[in-house]
Amino acid sequence: MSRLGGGIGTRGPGEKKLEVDRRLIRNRISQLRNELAEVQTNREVLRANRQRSAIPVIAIVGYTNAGKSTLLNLLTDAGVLSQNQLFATLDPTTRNYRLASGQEILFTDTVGFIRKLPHHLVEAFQSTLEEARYADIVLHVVDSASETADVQMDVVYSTLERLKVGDKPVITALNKQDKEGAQALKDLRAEKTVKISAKTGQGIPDLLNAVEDILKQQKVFLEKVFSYQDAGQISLVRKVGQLITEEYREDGILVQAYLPREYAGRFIKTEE
Ligand SMILES: Nc1nc2c(ncn2[C@@H]2O[C@H](COP(=O)(O)OP(=O)(O)OP(=O)(O)O)[C@@H](O)[C@H]2O)c(=O)[nH]1
Ligand SMILES: [Mg+2]
Repeated sequence: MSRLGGGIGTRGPGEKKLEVDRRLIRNRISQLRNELAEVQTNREVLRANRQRSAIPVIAIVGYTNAGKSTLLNLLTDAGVLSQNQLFATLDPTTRNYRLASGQEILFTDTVGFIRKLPHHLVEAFQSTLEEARYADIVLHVVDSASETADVQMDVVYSTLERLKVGDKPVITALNKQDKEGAQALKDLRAEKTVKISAKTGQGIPDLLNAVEDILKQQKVFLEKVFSYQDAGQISLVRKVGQLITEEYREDGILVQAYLPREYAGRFIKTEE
């Protein structure tokens, strides 16, 4: 807790560490609350744009201080606030990235998870974490040099469950491998686990390969009303994907299907 030393974090006489923590968190809560409304609007706009363009989204989640913002900065030079401070990230910053294959993706930074979140804070946090709900992949960053890394990982998974994002493919990035005492943790819940350092860049190619592999396997959900003139396109949907619904209506043919991403993009574009 050395990072709390000095300034407002200084422990008063007789004040226990926990009390200091509580006080700091309380101060931070009111600050966060004030910023939330604006953040919410920004995100809704972003999300709407993204749905239209069908670019896969990778949400970077993890315990506070795990190195999420540092990683985003390394990947995209985003200039995201990275600090040795609780909840340094509030507004989930989103940045474009082009994979070696040419596939464009979006990385979005999120606020750090924490154990035993005060009850009244849960709601506020869930709204900032909503990005994860719309993500195609969850990138779980772990501070593997932390003595409590395993507990932190559990906290992340239970939070994801609560947010109902437990079904997304997870890539676990065991970060801070450059640090002494970095552990080689096992994460059986993750699709893939890679060892990285957001500071030195170690393991980043492995991480990007993992992203690429998972994207290749993914199918996306398409819901679209085809006009009767475009009905011919539905046979392509049937050929390359799984057609779930084909409903003949007055305004056209409602189609719901799972498609490989490369095809889904094509159909979504024709809508515009
Ligand atoms: N040695 C080392 N330090 C790292 C690494 N990645 C991040 N850090 C440091 O860890 C601290 C926290 O990094 P952040 O990127 O702000 O962490 P965060 O996960 O975004 O934290 P919140 O936004 O608070 O949830 C900073 O001091 C970083 O410099 C790494 O790979 N190695
Ligand atoms: Mg951060």
